[in-house]
Amino acid sequence: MDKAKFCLAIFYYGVNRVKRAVAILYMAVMGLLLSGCRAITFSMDDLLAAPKIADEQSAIYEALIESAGRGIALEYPRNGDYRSAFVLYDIDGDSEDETLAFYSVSSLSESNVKISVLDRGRDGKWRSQYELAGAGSSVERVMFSGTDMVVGYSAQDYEENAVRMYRYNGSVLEPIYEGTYSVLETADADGCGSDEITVVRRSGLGVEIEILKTGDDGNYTAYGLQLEENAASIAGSVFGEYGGRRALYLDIANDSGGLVTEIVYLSEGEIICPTASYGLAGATARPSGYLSRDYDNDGRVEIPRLEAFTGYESAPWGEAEYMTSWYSLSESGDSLDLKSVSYTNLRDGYIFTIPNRWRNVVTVLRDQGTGEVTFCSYADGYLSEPIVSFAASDPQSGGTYAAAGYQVLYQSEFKNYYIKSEAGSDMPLLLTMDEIRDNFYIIR
Ligand SMILES: [Ca+2]
Ligand SMILES: [Ca+2]
Ligand SMILES: [Ca+2]
Repeated sequence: MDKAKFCLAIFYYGVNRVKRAVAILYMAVMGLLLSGCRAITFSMDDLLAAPKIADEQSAIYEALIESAGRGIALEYPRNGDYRSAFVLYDIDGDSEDETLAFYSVSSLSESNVKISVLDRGRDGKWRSQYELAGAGSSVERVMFSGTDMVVGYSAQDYEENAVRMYRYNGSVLEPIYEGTYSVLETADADGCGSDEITVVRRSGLGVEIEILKTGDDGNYTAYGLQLEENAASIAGSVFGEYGGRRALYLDIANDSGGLVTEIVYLSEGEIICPTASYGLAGATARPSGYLSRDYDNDGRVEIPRLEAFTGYESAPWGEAEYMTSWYSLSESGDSLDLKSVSYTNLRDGYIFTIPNRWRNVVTVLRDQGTGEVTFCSYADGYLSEPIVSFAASDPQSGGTYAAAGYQVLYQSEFKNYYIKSEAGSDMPLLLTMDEIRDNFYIIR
């Protein structure tokens, strides 16, 4: 598998590719600087293997040019596990890798990507065996199910992407499944130990889900489910652990931008959607931007809901500050359980879970200009004392915050996150630095 994933960096050329190559070089240089200019060492195995890989890449490229001509541009899948224009994978089950080459031919009026299958003959020489036109102007992702290859295509002219599943019978790459998609992912949706392909598309007013499962005989079965949801778009999709399998959490946007979440997985030859079966989706309604996610990195996905923060209960919608309550699907699947309550800052990209002893006695004030957030104790309808403030800035403005008494809580590539304790050390609602760190999550 690793072998199939290796990138043919040697083929980074052409105007667009130069930018990418420069970016990679820049990252490599930054990597060196950040690592304190340690000497790079290669093992003897690396040194011996490197020319071999380069030779193989050249041989594959030459074979492609021989069949497709020099006027081609390589196409790189934009997402997913396979990001090279040359994907090596055993697509006919003979224990030897074939190469799938993605490219476009600029001289053609037809803008679709092309795929060539290259194989090594008995003489060890790579030759193009078959070529066909893809279903879009660029390759969005490539994945495999058994020995079948699945390709997602995007096209500038169409809103929906196109998916094709292909089977190689030794001479022809034959499409055996086709459709449109909004979401195309691979995950172990039934917990059987190997991955299925999940396809989600808008269909009529609703959402159609198909899970393609390849059996022991190499043939696939498509399981389908239609959800009658008022769906303007799929705003988000994420897999999370649920009962030993990977359940898909779909955040579906309606015409006015509001979100609801539906959860689907595969069980005994059927797509199960507990949120639809038990009418739970309605209870997940919330404004746009608040996507389901594994915010605390425990492998399970949580669904957010918004409630006005203590003291803001009577403010008009949109003018209050909100608490985010995170819900997870119960083991029996018939209810959503409250897991935690947090303050979610989408602008600066962080989540702070509210400690239990703060519940109902602490509220929040936000500076609309700086985005600075201060938690204050609150009783009988009145603010009493500030407890702690959070702020975020680009790393260059760090000095201003240090001068204002802030200390760095977390540093990411683009932002520094700060906190400042505002209360005396004897205040019962004061949090220790460890408590703050344990409750602080960056939105990824
Ligand atoms: Ca093969
Ligand atoms: Ca599976
Ligand atoms: Ca989680």
